[in-house]
Amino acid sequence: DPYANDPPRSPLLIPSSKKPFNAEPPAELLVDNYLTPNDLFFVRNHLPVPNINPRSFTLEVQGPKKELKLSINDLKKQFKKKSVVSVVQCAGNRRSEMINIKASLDRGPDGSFYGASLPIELAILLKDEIIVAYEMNGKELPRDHGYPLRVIIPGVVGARQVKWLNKIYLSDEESESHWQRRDYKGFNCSVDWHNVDFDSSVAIMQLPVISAICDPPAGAELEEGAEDVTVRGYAWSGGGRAIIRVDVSADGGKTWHVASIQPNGQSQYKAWGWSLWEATIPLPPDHKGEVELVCKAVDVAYNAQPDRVEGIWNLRGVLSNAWHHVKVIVPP
Ligand code: MTE
Ligand code: MO
Repeated sequence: DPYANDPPRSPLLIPSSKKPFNAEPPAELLVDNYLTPNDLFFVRNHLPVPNINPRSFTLEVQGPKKELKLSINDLKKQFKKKSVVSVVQCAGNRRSEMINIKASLDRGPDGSFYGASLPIELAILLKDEIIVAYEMNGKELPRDHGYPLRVIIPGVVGARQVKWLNKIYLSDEESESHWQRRDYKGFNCSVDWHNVDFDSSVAIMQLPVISAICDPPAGAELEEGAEDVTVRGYAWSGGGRAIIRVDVSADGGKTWHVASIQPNGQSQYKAWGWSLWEATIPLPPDHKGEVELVCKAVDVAYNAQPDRVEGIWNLRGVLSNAWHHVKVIVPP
């Protein structure tokens, strides 16, 4: 079993796959902390977790003129320590809403090692933001999250934030990696496995604006005779675009209330961290024991989320950022 050496994990994580390990925390817990605790941070592995000896480990860096081999100690001694508050979001976040529409979204990878590319223009744009991380929330980087090194690329999709990083190089060619060229791309909703041309689509980098309701969770029972509901969730946009507004509805999206966004100290155009929000809104008086909560966010470029998933469905189940709907029960 190639997964026999995977690390122990919090029992609170809800796995969608165990080998490779894919899991997320219960949504309600996610909004309890601005900085997600390491053991509750979602895990998205495509392969077994490597067992790396930090003493013999080196990071290889190949530039046009120079080549470096750096040990963890070299990195710690030769470079200034820096930290960044940044979201890691999988392009497949909220994928289940797409799976509900059409079945069979996943396919086995070709088994080769994990790799990713960052276009040089984006690397230059983000040169003061990208870090090679050996810690997460002030603690040693957990094995599931890339021990001993991973790259953090603020505002960019999780898939490019390579874990167990051992080589960085300049190249005229995009990485040959399956996950760079044959996955993590968007397509129009009529493209399926019979006619897909992966080369015709650009690899996902910065992500579109998204939000989700985390609390109450779907199917929750509100208090008997409740007249309002407190809704909590997150919102985030790629490329450092801050969230400027979150709208919440308790009647399926007919009427909207503005949520209050918890100040997060992030700048408007380099907002790498997410926004947590909360709204207490009245329930429709004519509800019949069930109400449909909805949220949608707007970023600083006034990008808004699409209302329905139908027009953005794609065969890889990525970029699922339609308005988020959650049905809850209101006992009479
Ligand atoms: N890096 C390696 N080496 N192997 C992987 O499977 N998964 C990627 C990325 N980096 C992956 C990887 C994907 S798709 C995502 S969404 C993020 O790591 C998830 O990071 P996390 O597991 O720390 O939350
Ligand atoms: Mo991902």
